[in-house]
Amino acid sequence: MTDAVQTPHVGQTRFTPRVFSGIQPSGGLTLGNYLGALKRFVQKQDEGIETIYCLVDLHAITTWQDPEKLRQQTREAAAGFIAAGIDPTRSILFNQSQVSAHAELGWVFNCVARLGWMNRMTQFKDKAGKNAENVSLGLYAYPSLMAADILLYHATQVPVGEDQKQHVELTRDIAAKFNHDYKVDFFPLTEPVIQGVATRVMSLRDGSKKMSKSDPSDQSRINLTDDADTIAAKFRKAKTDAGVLPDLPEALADRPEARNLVNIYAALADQSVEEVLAEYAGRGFGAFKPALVDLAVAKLAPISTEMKRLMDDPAEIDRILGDGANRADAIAQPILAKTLEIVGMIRSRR
Ligand code: AQP
Repeated sequence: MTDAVQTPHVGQTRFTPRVFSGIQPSGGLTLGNYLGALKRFVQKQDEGIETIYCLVDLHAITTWQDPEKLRQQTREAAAGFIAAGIDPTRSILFNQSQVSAHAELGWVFNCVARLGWMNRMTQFKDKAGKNAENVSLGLYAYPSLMAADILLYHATQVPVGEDQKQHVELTRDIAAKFNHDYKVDFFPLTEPVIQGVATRVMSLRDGSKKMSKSDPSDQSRINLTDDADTIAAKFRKAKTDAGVLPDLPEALADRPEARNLVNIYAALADQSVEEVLAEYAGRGFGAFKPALVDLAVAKLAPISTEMKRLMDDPAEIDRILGDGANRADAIAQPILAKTLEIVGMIRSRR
């Protein structure tokens, strides 16, 4: 779908390629997180670029989280990253709250971002819904903390799903305004990396809604912890239509549920939509769904098995996150210190 990613530069400054991205431990990881984000994270790591991946627990508490469950979900998400192919010795893997510089730079960016920019964020409108007066201030400020997460590392690329594109654009606006207001070339204009055929995986119950870990219906999503029987049952029950699969991708345009299942198949098989349709055109879901189930189980069951194995040793997961946090902090602190100096804060502690 995208994007020749180039090294962004501002003025004369050239920034070393560096990847940052994160996922909220606000529930279990879904197939949407896997295809839209995690698979790309692994690809970037394997390209040999410096990669920093974060379980953004400060973002998770923008909506209520039970403390014990949050700890459990954070460990489970870390296990999911590792099981999906993130190697914590090659990538930095940590949870956000262990590096306090995220919150500190987030505050500075709250003072750079404009209310009008925040008011345009569609994710806030979707999540707040009719309840906007009663959601947390943190949910509203979420995008400026996300900008801090990225810019704290001078990250040049952020692999994300389609739904996060607007937030990465806001990150660029914040970087540009900071650089302009303080007459510096300090923050890069980070590029979103939105690649693959499943950058927006939809709910299995409603093809107009994004697959989401916080959807009240567990049937709407595949969780990375689902076993083979559960994956099979969910795909069998997934909403579809009575038509057969067409020859051309364009013919799926007004068949959102059918398009979603074809996209999922293509992404899991590392094929194009055209290749999938070349094999299944003229066949209905009675034939396609069992093939999708076999493929999904073959790709996802090993991840789920490995996650369970890793979860048997929570102390080791905590050790990996602590080690990652130390390495992240070593990059973040000098960038935060320089930011505060640029802004005019006295830095006299020894
Ligand atoms: N359905 C999806 N299709 C493709 N990519 C997706 N992502 C999330 N859902 C899909 C990508 O996963 C990364 C992490 O997202 P997040 O968990 O930090 O926040 P989110 O986008 O709000 O994801 P959820 O599952 O919908 O979480 P909740 O329910 O807690 O709000 C991002 O790169 C995102 O694009």
